[in-house]
Amino acid sequence: MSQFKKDFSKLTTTKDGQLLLEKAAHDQVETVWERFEAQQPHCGFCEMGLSCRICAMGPCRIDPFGEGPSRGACGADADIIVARNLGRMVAAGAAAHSDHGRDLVEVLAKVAQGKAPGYKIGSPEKLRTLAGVYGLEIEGKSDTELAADLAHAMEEEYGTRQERLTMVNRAPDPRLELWEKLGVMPRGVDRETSEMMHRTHMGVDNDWVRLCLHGVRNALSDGWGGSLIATEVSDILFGVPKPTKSQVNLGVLKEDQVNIIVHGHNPVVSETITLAASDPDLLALAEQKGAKGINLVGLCCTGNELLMRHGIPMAGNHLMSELTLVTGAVEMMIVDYQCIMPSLGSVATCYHTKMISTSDKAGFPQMEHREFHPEIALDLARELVKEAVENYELRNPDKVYLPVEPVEMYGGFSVEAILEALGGTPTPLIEAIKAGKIRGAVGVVGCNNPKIKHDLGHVELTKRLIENDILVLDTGCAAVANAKAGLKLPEAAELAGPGLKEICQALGIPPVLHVGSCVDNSRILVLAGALADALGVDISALPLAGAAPEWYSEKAVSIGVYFVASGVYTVLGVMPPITGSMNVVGLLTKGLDDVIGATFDVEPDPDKAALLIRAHIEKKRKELGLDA
Ligand code: SF4
Ligand code: MSK
Repeated sequence: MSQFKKDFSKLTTTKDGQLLLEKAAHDQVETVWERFEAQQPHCGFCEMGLSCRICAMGPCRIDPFGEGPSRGACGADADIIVARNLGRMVAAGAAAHSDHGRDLVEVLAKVAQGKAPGYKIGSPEKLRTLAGVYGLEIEGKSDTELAADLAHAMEEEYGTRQERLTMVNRAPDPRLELWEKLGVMPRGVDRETSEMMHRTHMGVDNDWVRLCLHGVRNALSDGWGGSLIATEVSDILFGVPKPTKSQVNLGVLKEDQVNIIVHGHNPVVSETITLAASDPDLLALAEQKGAKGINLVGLCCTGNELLMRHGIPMAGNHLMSELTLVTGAVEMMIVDYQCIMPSLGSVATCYHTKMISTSDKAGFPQMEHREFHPEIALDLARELVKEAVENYELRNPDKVYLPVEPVEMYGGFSVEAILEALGGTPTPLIEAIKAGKIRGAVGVVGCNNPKIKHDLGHVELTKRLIENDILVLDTGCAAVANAKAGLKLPEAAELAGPGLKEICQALGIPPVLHVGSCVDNSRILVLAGALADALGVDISALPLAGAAPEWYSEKAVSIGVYFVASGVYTVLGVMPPITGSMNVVGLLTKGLDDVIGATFDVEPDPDKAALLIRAHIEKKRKELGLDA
């Protein structure tokens, strides 16, 4: 700890991050940055994807310099090992998103059976729209009958009896034809992940190209399958997001209120906590304990879900999760799953914070496990909020440090909300793109990673893009970073180029639109599909791109692959572990263009990444004849 560098401005661009890192050092709390430092230097074999521990004849390593072994004990070479490792990353990411989607479908089914008293159908319109997508009989059915039918049809998407996912039919026809031709049409959400695990077992698929193509199919089963189901069912249950004002950074925690943080990804838990936090009896109890209220705030993507639908303030993104506890002002943190560092329970022991885990599939050291099920969710939420209120008395004011003011922001830009802002159709956006006022659009998505200075990649790239009249849609931790930088206010149009500024000012929207959580990257796919359909072209013909400047998680690998597989050129800020196979690198960065109409690039410098993206967008504009 003592040797850890004290110039925190090298680690994070954010003021709250720097100040709380100072306090963490003072409180002797170890953070992700110190543990990351202690891991240096990283294993070169692992960094290049050249180590394999798939079977017990190994672990094996390939010598990238050609002086040591060129094959594992089974005979697998560098291409096979790298492709297998990458395939398993896609499978894990797709599984995480899709299992999240399944949890929502199960709640929908329980709502239909009347067994989930804390939940209801929040958007009957969306329920009917989705029932239409699945070709269900709608006439004369009640919402609950329709919910039962839809939940059943969606459960079928996970199984293996179909030749293609129903949700996939929302992609433009040329894309569907291409996927069919390439043999990458996703057949079942679980099937593609399961098949990836099978193919990558020793002695199954030893053709690195076919392994990579199955990675494409597996990722598509996430983007146009599990993630899209998660997004759509969340909208059905909790409402379709609309533009909503909110606030962001650690300043959203209140010195004189009971602070409760929800962290993770699944809104099934956090939505009921939201209900309980406004319970009049619990508010009265908070007053009795000397607090001025109950302040619910979010972290990471479960926070994004609440921010999008209810304007609940956002404390921070991935690398801020430990530092939120270091404020000493958190009565309770309630977690569900994904991106929850196992270190959090130990950080909390330095303060009075109660740590609660809620999912049967996600346990953590030094947290109390209180399992949520739809049948008991609301009662449990009330119990937890009550315990948080009671914990307020144990807060030590000497340990509280809330040194920043929150930044204002707008979230809630679902596809429906974007279309509504445009007057009901994508035509005004298309006209602005045709006229060159908006050169194109980019999805800036993904996590934080201590390999990149915290939030620098997201914010600098986004600024370069909007300055050059490129509309940015963002999700996940990228969206939180851009919000903290003040880019999600209509006034941020001043930072945009003249064309984008004019459009944003006319519509009263920011130049950076918050589209939601990680599973809501599927909203970007749906919007891209709608634009392609309106123009009568494939998605790959559009002046669009994706970027994941600070990604860390396997989910981000799946997202990147389904973006590219959907025809969206994507720039990563962190190199994936594939450089041990120049064949795999060549396929992903060049070869895929001929096959699927899009590729990856890797560029950690956000200024250079912006140049790559701008060049791509201008090329696509030229090919479409837009600037003739
Ligand atoms: Fe080694 Fe092959 Fe087993 Fe991998 S699968 S650990 S390369 S023997
Ligand atoms: S929470 S997946 S760190 S975006 Fe979705 Fe953030 Fe990445 Fe988790």
